[in-house]
Amino acid sequence: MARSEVKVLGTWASQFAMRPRIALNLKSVNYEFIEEKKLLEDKSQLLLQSNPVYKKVPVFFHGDNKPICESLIIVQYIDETWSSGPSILPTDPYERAVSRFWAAYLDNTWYPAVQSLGIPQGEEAKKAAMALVEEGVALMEEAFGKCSKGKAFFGGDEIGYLDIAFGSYLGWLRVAEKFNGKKLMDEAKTPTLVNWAESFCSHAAVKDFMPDTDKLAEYANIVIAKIIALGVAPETL
Ligand SMILES: N[C@@H](CCC(=O)N[C@@H](CS)C(=O)NCC(=O)O)C(=O)O
Repeated sequence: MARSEVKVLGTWASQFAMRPRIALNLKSVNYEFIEEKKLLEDKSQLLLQSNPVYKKVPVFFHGDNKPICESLIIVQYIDETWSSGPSILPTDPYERAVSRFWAAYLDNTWYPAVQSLGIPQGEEAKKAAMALVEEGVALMEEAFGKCSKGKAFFGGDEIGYLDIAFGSYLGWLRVAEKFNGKKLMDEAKTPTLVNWAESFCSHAAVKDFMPDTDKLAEYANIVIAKIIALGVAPETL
């Protein structure tokens, strides 16, 4: 592979695979997208060889066949490699640390609760997950006020690291809303986030990857059935 070749291995439905694709669009970098067709039942050799530790998408390739795994690590690599384009991480070290803090909170604490809303579970567990999801959305509304400083995105005038980290979950959040018949990000409680979500989803660097909610819900039902049948962890969603 030539040094300049850029490839992303992912799936259309993967919120994590969306992250490097948005970052590449923001930096105006051309790349090839390789769809991992049977992620749950029959992983490709390319995936197994390039991400032997987690066996998950996305995997990023930038020439020389050297794979990079983990979506947010890939986004940071893209930001550092194509540094002449708009900066994705804030340039201020404190703001950078704050963005990383919230991104880690979303990945490690908030999103697992969103995922669990699609999996059959007891009433008490469901209530607790719902409360965590709503609390997280309220926290992000507050964080938005501080990070955006009155502009359209967490990153200011342009989409940044935290926009990518949070925005990539919007499709699955909508699926959770659909499955539970309840708005989890609503106009009355988090008005600025609702506006932000609209701006994010319609942004030129994002709109082609934001999945249709019904199509994603249909896919979620297939995945959930497989997860239950195979007895694998819900984090595969
Ligand atoms: N922390 C990882 C999560 C990646 C992830 O969970 N990917 C899912 C698809 S959305 C996957 O590959 N699942 C397959 C599996 O768990 O076997 C990242 O940010 O890249």
